[in-house]
Amino acid sequence: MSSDFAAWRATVQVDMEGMLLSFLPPVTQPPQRLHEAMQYAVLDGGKRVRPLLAFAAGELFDAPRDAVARAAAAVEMIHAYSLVHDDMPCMDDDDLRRGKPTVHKQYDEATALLVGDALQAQAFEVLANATLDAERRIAMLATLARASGSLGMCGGQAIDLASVRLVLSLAELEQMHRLKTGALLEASVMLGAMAGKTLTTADTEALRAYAAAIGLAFQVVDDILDATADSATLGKTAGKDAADNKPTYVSILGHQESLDLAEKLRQDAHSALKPFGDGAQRLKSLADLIVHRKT
Ligand code: GRG
Repeated sequence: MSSDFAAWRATVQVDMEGMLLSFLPPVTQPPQRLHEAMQYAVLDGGKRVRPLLAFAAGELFDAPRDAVARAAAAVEMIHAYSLVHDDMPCMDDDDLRRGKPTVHKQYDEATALLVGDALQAQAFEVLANATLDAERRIAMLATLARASGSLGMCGGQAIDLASVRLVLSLAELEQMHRLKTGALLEASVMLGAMAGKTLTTADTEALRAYAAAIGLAFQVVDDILDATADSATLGKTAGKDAADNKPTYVSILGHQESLDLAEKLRQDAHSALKPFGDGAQRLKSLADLIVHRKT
């Protein structure tokens, strides 16, 4: 990882914390407990991979910083809401997230449900208020809605919940993850880019190919880490997939083949960016980060 990329990443992560805080309702405003729990769910945690993708794609297409910040915050809020709901007893039933008690443990189940609902609404409000022309904003809102809904993340989660104890083929596993994790990662890239210069069909295709590769790579690595890292390192309960009898890349392909697949997907992501030349270096480094991460 180059020092330039490391410095850029650290800056985006710090800036993102301030921007997320500014886009969330203050804890002094009623209902205070809900607003406090929303901040608990979003702030001070997470790798901020989705905002980093939005900022890197935004830079490639000369997008104004305010608009990219709103796009990045919106995807991070949707992501945070999905984690809060995913951790609830009716879904994955987890006690630990981002190294802290999950929202339903720290507060209560009804609050966790409302935190997710409110963060989803907040995400769309934040994006709707970007200083971009109306046509562009509508296209971005539609992109985020599609990625979040039943044909995106929620649909993937439904397939995931239905697949416990089932034997999935590799193609079925891939389809589940393309929706559950890949759709929002793709939206992060696309929203950052859409906030800038008008995209050609070739731009869109190249960005989608990049996003498809990193989306799958993200999940393959997630499965490897779940099987190999400890809970303290991950900040969430490790070994949960096997304990829950969930099909994973490691359970289907084995450890080494999963590592090889992640590396192949990293190379696919780099290849997809060839048309953009040197301007895509940050997106390339993010593909490397996603594959080489330890948490
Ligand atoms: C409840 C509608 C609904 C959807 C849930 C994304 C998701 C769908 C559930 C999360 C469960 C999970 C562990 C999925 C594996 C991949 C993933 C999204 C991991 C968490 O994302 P990171 O690693 O988390 O980017 P941080 O905390 O770094 O932001």
